[in-house]
Amino acid sequence: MGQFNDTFESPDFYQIDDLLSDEHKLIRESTRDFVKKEITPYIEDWCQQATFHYPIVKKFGDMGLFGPFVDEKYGGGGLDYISYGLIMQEIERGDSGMRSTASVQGSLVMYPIYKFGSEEQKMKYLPKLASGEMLGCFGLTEPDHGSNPGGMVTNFKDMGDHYLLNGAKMWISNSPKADIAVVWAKNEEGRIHGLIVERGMEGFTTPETHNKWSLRASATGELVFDNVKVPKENLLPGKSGLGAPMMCLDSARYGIAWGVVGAAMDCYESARKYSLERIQFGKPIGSFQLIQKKLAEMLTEITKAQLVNWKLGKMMNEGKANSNHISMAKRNNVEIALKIAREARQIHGGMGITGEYPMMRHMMNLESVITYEGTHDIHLLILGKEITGIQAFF
Ligand code: TGC
Ligand code: FAD
Repeated sequence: MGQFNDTFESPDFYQIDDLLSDEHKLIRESTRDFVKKEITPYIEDWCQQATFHYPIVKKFGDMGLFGPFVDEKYGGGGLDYISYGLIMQEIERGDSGMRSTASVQGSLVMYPIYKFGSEEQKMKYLPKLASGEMLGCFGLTEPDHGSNPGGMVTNFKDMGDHYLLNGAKMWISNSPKADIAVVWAKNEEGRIHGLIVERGMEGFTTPETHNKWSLRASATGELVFDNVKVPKENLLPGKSGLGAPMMCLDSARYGIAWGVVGAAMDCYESARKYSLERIQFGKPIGSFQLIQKKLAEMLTEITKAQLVNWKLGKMMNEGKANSNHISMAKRNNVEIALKIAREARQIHGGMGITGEYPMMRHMMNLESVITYEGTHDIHLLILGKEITGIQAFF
């Protein structure tokens, strides 16, 4: 019982599979098989021990799960955004921390190099990132600038033959193990640029953040820059300004919108099965109306989120999606996933708090997911601005 005998199949109440191509279904099934073999048998131990299982990086790479939207020329899969979403859904069905590793690598490290990098940068980094030979991280958030990244103080000076980077980033997924960091910093005019900082550069350290109750299978840390000499060829030449990291966030937030539906489906399926097996008052608890209400509402919310994701994926493929569309999906889907995790936990009664079942782990993970990549309230304000034309951030 529980996640060690992983017989997961996703609910598809509105026959959304009919909207997917054979290639989409193949990608989903192969990723699901991978997750059943490489993640679900071990994830409980990794989380209990707060361990980032580094060998998973190469395995993700071998499976083509990093940056699937990147051109094949650079080691990517050349796949569409629905494929990317399905991959994120399946990985997060396993664990949000595992999906974090994959979405940071794909959307926040490969994406900016792919979109804003020079040809030399693309050839140097993308194939190794895609194959998992190299792990990357994305440094935007600072100790005093989270929701307001535009206020960042990390900066670099032009020293003629190199840049001198100073400052610090906080809450950075993958940082303790990353080979490279895509770092956002201001130049002397206060303009934000992306720089590729490599492990081993003098003055660059990545202290790990401990004592997390969430995303325990993902390594989180700081990035500290103490007079780091960054070669000039490591500046991303294609785009500057806050819009550059925000474009990366659009891609990652899109992946989260799909990913959390995976976590929600895992909780729902566990609760559905448990409700049919657990007997109280001489009957399966699934025969009680209050349990049925919970299950019916979970399936309804999952189905709505699946449809939102599919339509958003179509819009992404057609170049019609903007950041407001993505904010709505990220915000809604994380919220429903968190509610479903809580309700599913209740259906399991006391058993629901143990590692025999995945809900508590998903629930704790989702507390990070509802905060990172823009908090729940920041996405509400982004939508409020879109609706009214008035920004209410400050
Ligand atoms: P605002 O004045 O609205 O915009 C400044 C400039 O940025 C442009 N822009 C965007 N461009 C492309 N896509 C978007 N989504 C964009 N949003 C804004 C905008 O057009 C403007 O450009 P320009 O050329 O006119 O200067 O900026 P603001 O300072 O008022 O703040 C906007 C706000 C609050 C919405 C934004 O800063 C925000 O979203 N804050 C949340 C921060 C955030 O999401 N941080 C995420 C850090 S990374 C992370 O969490 C990774 S976790 C990964 C994992 O483990 O999975
Ligand atoms: P704050 O910005 O201090 O917000 C605190 C509270 O105030 C929130 O509830 C927020 O909604 C609210 N608030 C803030 N401003 C307003 C406003 N104008 N109006 C109303 N309410 C407001 N960042 C990276 O750059 N790279 C990473 O890889 C990364 N990984 C992360 C991994 C984890 C596990 C976590 C927890 C975070 C990660 N982050 C990363 C950082 C994440 O993006 C930030 O935590 C997030 O953007 C919020 O910033 P903050 O924590 O500083 O909260």
